[in-house]
Amino acid sequence: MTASRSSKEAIGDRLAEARERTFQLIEPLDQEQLNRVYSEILSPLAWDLGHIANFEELWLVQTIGGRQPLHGDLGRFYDAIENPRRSRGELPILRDAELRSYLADVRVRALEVLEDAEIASDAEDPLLREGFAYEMLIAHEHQHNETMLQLIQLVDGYEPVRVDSGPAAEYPSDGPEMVAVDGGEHEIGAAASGFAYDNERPRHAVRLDAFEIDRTPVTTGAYLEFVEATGAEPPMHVERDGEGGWLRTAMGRRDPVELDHPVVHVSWHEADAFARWVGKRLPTESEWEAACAGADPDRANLDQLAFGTAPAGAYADAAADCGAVQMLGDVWEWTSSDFEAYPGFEPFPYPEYSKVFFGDTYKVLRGGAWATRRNVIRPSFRNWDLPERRQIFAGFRCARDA
Ligand code: AVJ
Ligand code: FE
Repeated sequence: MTASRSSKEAIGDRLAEARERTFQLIEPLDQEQLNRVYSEILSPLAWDLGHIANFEELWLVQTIGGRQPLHGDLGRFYDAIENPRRSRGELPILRDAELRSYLADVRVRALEVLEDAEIASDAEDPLLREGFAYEMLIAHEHQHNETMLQLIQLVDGYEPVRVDSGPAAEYPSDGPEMVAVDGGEHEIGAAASGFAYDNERPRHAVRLDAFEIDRTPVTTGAYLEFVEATGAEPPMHVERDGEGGWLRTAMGRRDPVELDHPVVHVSWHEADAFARWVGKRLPTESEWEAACAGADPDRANLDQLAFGTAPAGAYADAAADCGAVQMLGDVWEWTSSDFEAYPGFEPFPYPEYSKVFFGDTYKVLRGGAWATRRNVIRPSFRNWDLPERRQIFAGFRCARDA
């Protein structure tokens, strides 16, 4: 069965929507800001933009269409593995009008290739089966939007084109500090069909002992008590106001911190230290996924619309079956787990998406943040970063043995 015209149109529409959001994020920025290196650990935005187009060219034009690239071997400068973030400012990458043309020209060619592509649920090429490559490309642009938002936090005076005040106006809910999850066999990972990344497969059973997990993410207020008591660093983008209070400094602003919101921009080491300080521990990623069962991704603070978090305990009507709220959205949640392959893992479609990162170097985060596009997030979605990193929109909740 070949995909109908209308499903190809739907893919085209979704590619266009992803691009609109990318352009919306950079609309307030000038060329100097797009090309500037703000941080050793983040790419200049111009690199992300060129990389988004180059990834599209590589998969949707060269690999599926068998066509030649527009700029010879320019792609080597957009290879994320070959070019560490700290070096990306000096690369001979495309900038300004040339960069805009490249984004547009690649898109025209990708849509031409899509016209002739054999997308089908049973397509022989696994890259085309269920439209995998197109789903991957849409998700990839969405994921880079979040990396871009990490950098945008460092841009003084950035004014978002659009802010949805809905999430911030959600009401917190009352409930117990922790909720219980039964022990036993839990199915972990993505089912065999439907889009997911290689690292989410194969789905497999994991035996868990009964445990308890915090009903809500840890709040900024609770975290700052830990900071005051132990001398730990405040979260990134938070500083003292000189009068005993705290300010949030992202995007060059100086606003009072929202003490009742989930803490964000803390490292794994800091999350782990907080958990031990309160006599708890971080959940494993399997525990996290078991606790997430039944959570509603459509009632969650995702999609970059709010430019901030909702109060801890919001979206209680969309709680997981165990009673935990905000498992999805608001802040990524650090887990105690290293980013490792599931038993029977097969790299697909390329080992540099997941395989090269497996091991004990990276820690797994789950659930997505306000800055994550909704389409990226599934209960099985695995994010990872170095345990010392704080630029990601990461908070956490604690667990303990039952
Ligand atoms: C899943 C966020 C760790 O940014 O390195 C983007 C996503 N992979 N382009 C990353 C990704 C290829 C990835 N993370
Ligand atoms: Fe990428």
